[in-house]
Amino acid sequence: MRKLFMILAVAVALVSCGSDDSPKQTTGQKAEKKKVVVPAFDGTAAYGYVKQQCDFGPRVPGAKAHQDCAAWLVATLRDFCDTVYEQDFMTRIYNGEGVEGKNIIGSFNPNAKKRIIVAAHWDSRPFADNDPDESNWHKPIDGANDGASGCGIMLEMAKVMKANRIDDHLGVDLIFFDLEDYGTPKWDETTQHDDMAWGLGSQYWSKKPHISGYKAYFGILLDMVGASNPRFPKEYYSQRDAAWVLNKVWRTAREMGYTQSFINEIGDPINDDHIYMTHYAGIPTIDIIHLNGDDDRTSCFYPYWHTVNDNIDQIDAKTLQMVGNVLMTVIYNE
Ligand code: AHN
Ligand code: ZN
Repeated sequence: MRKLFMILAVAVALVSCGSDDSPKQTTGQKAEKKKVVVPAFDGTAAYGYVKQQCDFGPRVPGAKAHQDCAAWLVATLRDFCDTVYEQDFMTRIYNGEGVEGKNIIGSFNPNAKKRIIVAAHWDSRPFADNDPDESNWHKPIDGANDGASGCGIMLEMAKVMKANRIDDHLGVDLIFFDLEDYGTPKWDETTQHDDMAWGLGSQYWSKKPHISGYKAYFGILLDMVGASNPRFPKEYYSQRDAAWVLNKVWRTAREMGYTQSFINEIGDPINDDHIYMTHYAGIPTIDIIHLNGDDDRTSCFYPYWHTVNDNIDQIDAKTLQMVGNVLMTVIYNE
């Protein structure tokens, strides 16, 4: 009897070990079916790209760090992509002040009709207005997770896609949006209608894409995709407006064993760049975004959101690896 109990206990332990987030042999399962090889994505290299962005300092519009980072992004993408577009524009921030922005697009197979977008914002927020310490509210943030994490993954994807060309029938556009995070600061909020103050770069691009008449099959927005043990429920608008894209990505993640992070439940509605891509540009786009559960909420976002602690210490190469693996698998299976 005791022996039987021991055997059962070991069996239970083995089964529960199998449900962690580590990549396993099952990674190539779907790929094998379609006979495509998904090239290896390097989470440590992606971490390096996140750190390089943070090392410029906060990429706040108007700051030298913002200009320097833009130049570095363009130069790095020119190394990896077939074509790089720079979209310079003028817009107005929440208080009516004019500001210059720059969206950057790195394209593979620019002539292919079927296209997939992966996007993130490369600017960082000028205000740490969710910091528990009010004396930090006027400080700009590093935005290691809020912004840089998605861009770091996209740069590593570009590196891998250069070395392992995607099929000619498919185009991929990596879009680095500016001015996502200049939304109305907490102390200036006057109305409930400040939604349009966020996502200024994506609003511009979605009305006036880098190529006139541009269309894509679908888009995936990355926002806060680099912290340890992330929680990615199905963001509400993504589910409402692009359920088939969401299901494709979450199914891929499930097949790879990532169910602890790519959670099969509906999350909060988030006003992010994907809204404009979906509704202005007509490209069904989902948001992979780290959202808190019901406990431990100062906001619905990841715990260090819009605080001075959103720095490189929050970034975990394992998370970048997981998200990179999922994206590469989705793309190479299209
Ligand atoms: C709102 O807070 C309404 N939207 C913010 C989306 C966001 C900000 N993502 C990252 N930073
Ligand atoms: Zn933000």
